[in-house]
Amino acid sequence: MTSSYVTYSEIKRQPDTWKQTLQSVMEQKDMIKQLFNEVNPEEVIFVGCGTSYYISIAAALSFQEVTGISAKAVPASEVFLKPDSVINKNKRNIVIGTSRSGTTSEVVRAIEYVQNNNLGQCLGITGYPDSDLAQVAQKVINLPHIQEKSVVMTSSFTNLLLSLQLTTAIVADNQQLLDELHSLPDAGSNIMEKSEDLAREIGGNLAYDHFVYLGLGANFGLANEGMLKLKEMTQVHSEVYNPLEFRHGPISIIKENCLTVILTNQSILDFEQAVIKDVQKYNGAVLAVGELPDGFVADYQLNVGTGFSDVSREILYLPLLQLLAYYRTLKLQLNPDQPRNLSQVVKLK
Ligand code: F1P
Repeated sequence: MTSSYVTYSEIKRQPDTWKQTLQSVMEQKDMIKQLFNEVNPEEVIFVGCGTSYYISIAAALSFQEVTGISAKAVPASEVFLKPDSVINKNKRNIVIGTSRSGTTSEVVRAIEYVQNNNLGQCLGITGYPDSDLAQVAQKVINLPHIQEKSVVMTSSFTNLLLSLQLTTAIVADNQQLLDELHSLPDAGSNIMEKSEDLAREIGGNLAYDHFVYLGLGANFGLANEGMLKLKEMTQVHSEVYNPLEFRHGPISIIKENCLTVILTNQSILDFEQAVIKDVQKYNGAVLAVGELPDGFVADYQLNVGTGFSDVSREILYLPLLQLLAYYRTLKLQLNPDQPRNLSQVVKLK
């Protein structure tokens, strides 16, 4: 299917752009290793705004899991507005600022604050080599091929997250993870059609007018992104929870009009299957995504294939989430390229 919307073409082109990101970041392997060897960080703080904050959540949890170095994600604004609550000045820190545009004021101010107050060494990752972030940060990974015409971030999400996962694998000298990440472009191409078919079916089904996204660990960042895509593009009610936390109250909202999307982890599938059955008990429908075995129970399922760890599988979930929002936009006769109340970049006065 073709479409005149740039948002659609930017979603569909993702596997090809991942090849360019793999090449760009691997070319910077020595700079990355030198930065981490010189600082020998006790903590790595990932900062961003909006979609780039959700990238930071997924990246931070994956980074700590793979490297064993403490890591966390923080909205960029908290770095310069509440620094003592988010940065330990007595630790050796590396701060990684992620921004598609490189001109989001909060991210630039956060990096400037860290560098001006000697709170750590900073690495910027952006799509615009001539942006404020690229000029300010001590070290930079430039990914010009992720520049997008769309207001909402789509392929930039997966490419920025992939670049942070590659950084993680380089820091950890983890060849297995590097190999898995290098197989993502083919895997992404292989699941694009079935992702789109499922997205068209669910996005086009107006019986679902309330969406819940569930993700545990790094997948909580992905679940936030799925929520945000739907909210930004359609303003349909959408919310996010850790799957087991969902039972501690919020599950009270479940009824037949509610579609729950669960982004599973292979390593804890039994726990996530139990949550799905609880949602179904209250007449809620469930879309499960992941490496799902025969006999797995969910109303809708997308199997993204085998051979991946929970970390390397993450970006394969995104085309479905992005296309689900896209097809709901079309069903509501809205324009995905012109989301309400939004601009590509938020600038502070
Ligand atoms: C961050 C961001 C986007 C959001 C909107 C406004 O942009 O919050 O996530 O979708 O486009 O800007 P950036 O810092 O990654 O360029």
